[in-house]
Amino acid sequence: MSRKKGAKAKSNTASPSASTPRKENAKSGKSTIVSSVQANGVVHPSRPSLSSSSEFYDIAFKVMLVGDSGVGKTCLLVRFKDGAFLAGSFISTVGIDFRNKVLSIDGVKVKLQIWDTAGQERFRSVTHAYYRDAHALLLLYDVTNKASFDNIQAWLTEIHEYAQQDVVLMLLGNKADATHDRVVKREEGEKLAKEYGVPFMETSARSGLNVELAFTAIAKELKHRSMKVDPNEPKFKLQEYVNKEMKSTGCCRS
Ligand SMILES: Nc1nc2c(ncn2[C@@H]2O[C@H](COP(=O)(O)OP(=O)(O)O)[C@@H](O)[C@H]2O)c(=O)[nH]1
Ligand SMILES: [Mg+2]
Repeated sequence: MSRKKGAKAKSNTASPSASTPRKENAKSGKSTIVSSVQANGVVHPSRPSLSSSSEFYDIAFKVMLVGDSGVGKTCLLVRFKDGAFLAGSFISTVGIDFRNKVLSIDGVKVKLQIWDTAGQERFRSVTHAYYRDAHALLLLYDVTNKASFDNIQAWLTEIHEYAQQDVVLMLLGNKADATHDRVVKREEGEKLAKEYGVPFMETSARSGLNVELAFTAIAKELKHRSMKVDPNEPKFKLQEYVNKEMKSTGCCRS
């Protein structure tokens, strides 16, 4: 895995932790940009920090993309980061490591460091440290590939075993643009997600459908969790937000 040398890339472990400050820094709270780190690893800079993409941010989180090989994880990330769709198969053989993107959520700059799996998912042998470090996981299947949908339960078992208990999780049925090849109905995705109590939506890295929304919803949830909010303020509800903002594939939803 190639490793970016970002301003705060201090970890030398195999896990993706380029934006998490070392504990000793976190404790001293003075010497560096970082003033405090919560137990869940959220970075709270004392002043805005400069990410490796040269954008200031207030808080940072790690988001991981998981799911079978070929479901469109790399394409989803590229679509979100660069607004482009990479067709063809060359991209599926090599994963990219991670990309940073800073979103402005209710006036707070939230940096998402989004990690892609680099082929390990082929054998569902994603390093366990990968899960452990994640603040959020986007679990993808491909609506044109039944096996990728059937494997979701196995992925969820892995996640429940290895991810942090309070990890933000969302199920995405990708390739929603591929109407003719679709074999998994939206309702089936909804049903499975409901069974496991996981927010769900369909996306398309090709058309861009709901891609921005998926990451924004995650960022909002993470931001709400990490900030001390007024107890009188209504709790942020991820699925409700998604339902309100979601765009359907068109044919069947009013
Ligand atoms: N029609 C369609 N094809 C997609 C979409 N996302 C990815 N693909 C294609 O699916 C294949 C696998 O995508 P990739 O991102 O490499 O999957 P990964 O193995 O999960 O990273 C590539 O040929 C992509 O062009 C999508 O939203 N719609
Ligand atoms: Mg990939």
